[in-house]
Amino acid sequence: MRYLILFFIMTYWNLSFSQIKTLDIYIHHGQVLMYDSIAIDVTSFNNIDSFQAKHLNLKYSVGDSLLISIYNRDSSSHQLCIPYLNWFSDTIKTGDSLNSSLKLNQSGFFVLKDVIHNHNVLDGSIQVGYNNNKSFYWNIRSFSSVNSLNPYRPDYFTLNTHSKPDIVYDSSAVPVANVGDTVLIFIANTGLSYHSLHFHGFHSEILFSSKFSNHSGRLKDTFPIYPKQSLILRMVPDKTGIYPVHDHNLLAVTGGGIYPNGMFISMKINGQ
Ligand SMILES: [Cu+2]
Repeated sequence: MRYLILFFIMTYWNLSFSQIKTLDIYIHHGQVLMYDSIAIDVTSFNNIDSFQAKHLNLKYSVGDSLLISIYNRDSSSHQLCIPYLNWFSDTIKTGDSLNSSLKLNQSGFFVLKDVIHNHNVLDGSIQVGYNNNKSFYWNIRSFSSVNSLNPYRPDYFTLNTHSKPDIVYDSSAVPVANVGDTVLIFIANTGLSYHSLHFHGFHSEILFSSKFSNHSGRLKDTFPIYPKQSLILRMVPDKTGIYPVHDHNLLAVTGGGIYPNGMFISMKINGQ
């Protein structure tokens, strides 16, 4: 009897918090502007039917089911995927659309990317779980203003398509917290370069690593991240102040060859 009651409670629990959600993704071509007005051609996928010069960041709960519709308004074919979740759409030709579905059974933070194009697309991310935390999002990536893979010579490095100094206006990215807060930082490296983010002032703990599951629990101040991979970090600041975070590869702290107009962000920690 006890187990029967538990079964009904668990079933009710699941029905209460798991939901079927529709997700429309529109693929458009356009340009993203760097801090110095250099324009770079990209394709972006977003949930608005017009070009958005930003990365799509989706948030769901564990147990949610997605009914996905993808509309290709670009002039070339695309195929979207979330490799970590082993979800791949079919190829979507120009002007075409398709439907797919995805059940989200595990928590984490995953890169949503294009199978066919890997360097001139603003790849997105999907957060599953971790919904009741003070959270910040860094979609980090490199851009090549000549838009070529052969050779690939990135010369702009951004967080959420911004770089220093513009990044200070992105409230989803700039960590502002109080001493003693638990802060989660969701990081997706959607470019083709390797990065290694160095935190000044505080150590952070790895809660999730898409590349190395055995790195969970590591408490440190520098976090290498592979291309098309993601991390969730937990930080509990113990003192007030303004503390920088930057790529330890200083090339990535440049933009158009100018330092420090690249991957550089400051955390603001206030008193309680
Ligand atoms: Cu440093």
